[in-house]
Amino acid sequence: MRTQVAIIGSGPAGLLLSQLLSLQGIDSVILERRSRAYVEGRIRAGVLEQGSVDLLREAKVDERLNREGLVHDGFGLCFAGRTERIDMKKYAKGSVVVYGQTEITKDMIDARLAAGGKIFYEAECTEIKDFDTDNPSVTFTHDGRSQELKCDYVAGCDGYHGVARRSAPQSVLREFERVYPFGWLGVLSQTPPATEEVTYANHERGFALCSMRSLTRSRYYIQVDTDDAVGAWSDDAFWDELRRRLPDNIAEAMVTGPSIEKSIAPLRSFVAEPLRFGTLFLAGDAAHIVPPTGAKGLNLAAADVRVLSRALIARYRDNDASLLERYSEICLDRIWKAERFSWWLTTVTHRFGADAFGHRIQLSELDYMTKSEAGQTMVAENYIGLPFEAPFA
Ligand code: RFL
Ligand code: PHB
Repeated sequence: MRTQVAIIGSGPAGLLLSQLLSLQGIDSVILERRSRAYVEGRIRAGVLEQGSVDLLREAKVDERLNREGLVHDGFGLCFAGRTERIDMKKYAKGSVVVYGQTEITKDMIDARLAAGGKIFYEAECTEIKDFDTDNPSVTFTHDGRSQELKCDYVAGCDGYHGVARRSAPQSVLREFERVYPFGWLGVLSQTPPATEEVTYANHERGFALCSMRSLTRSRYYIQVDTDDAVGAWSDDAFWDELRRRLPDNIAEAMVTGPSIEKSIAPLRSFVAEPLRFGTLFLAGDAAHIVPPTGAKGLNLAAADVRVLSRALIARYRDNDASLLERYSEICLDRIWKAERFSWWLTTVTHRFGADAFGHRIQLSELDYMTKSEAGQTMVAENYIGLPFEAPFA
């Protein structure tokens, strides 16, 4: 089998790349280790930057997003028993759109398959060969037998645990990591959201977050210990703990109900450098992880794909490989800024042990950041997503 771009992984990065390339007549094949139902069922991110929305529009997968996405011009920060609002419209002239990653994934899979796109599910890539040449290939197992996909380029969109980053030469690859001593316990429930906007809470008992998927479906998170078992958290225990960590007016307004989904995710910051190894490119979680505070994970994956798709299009249309050569450098600049913001928001909102001094510093920083014009501008412009440099704007 042969294609122009072999894409490993049918998460948001792989699907969006395939869709954007296909609109320019560039052929790709997606290889996905899991089943379609599994990929479509994963509950993950929910907040889209305007730049990600624009890219989904360019990819012509925005029809349902336009109808069902909730546009938010601000978000809440609770601390010391009160709630402050970051006005994104005022301080950064922008907004975000609340629309679940699950829905984006479904929309993109539908669009790819409707256009005759090739996605192999339950096709696990085991090896990437010859990516130091112009004739790389990917070995994968499908229907119980080993097969080979030859191509011009390989896009490693296979997430943090994928094969692409592991294939990179260890002499060149550098990895930067911070593991946080806590995780997030998330609950999805068919209840109206407690807050109109996404609201992050710093509390002495630990961090809490009120989010939503629609006007009738809520998504909440609380900070828990890394070794907590999800089974040890009954719905009632979750709702009780969440209420304790929120200001009274929000806790009292909250409508609770049975959880539809409940899971614990560890928190980590991670960046791999570089993102290009000959004809192999890393994009999305394969290259970097952010803690979910600030909702940058999915948006960073879309940002990589914005750059990679344009670079591949320039290569095929104009025989210009200069953007492909600069892919790593262009992406890493923005990646590190999103890493910084996610790390910062995590640092000022979570509980790090019984550190009373640290907690006072957090409250002081949150008070400053929500009162000062400069502080509010920093928070707002990072939350809506930093601008892209030409020619990617
Ligand atoms: P994905 O979505 O992980 O997709 C990678 C795909 O590659 C497949 N794969 C392979 N396929 C073939 N062969 C192999 N050898 C393969 N190895 C892996 C996997 O099955 C998978 O389908 O990466 P992508 O496309 O880069 O997208 C990134 C986003 O999904 C991610 O940044 C966010 O979802 C991160 N994230 C969250 N971000 C937020 O902004 N807010 C959140 O609330 C939030 N919650 C989460 C999250 C990530 C989680 N993970 C990865 C554990 C919750 C969780 C549980
Ligand atoms: C979510 O709705 O899942 C969500 C919202 C904001 C975040 C992280 C997750 O920062």
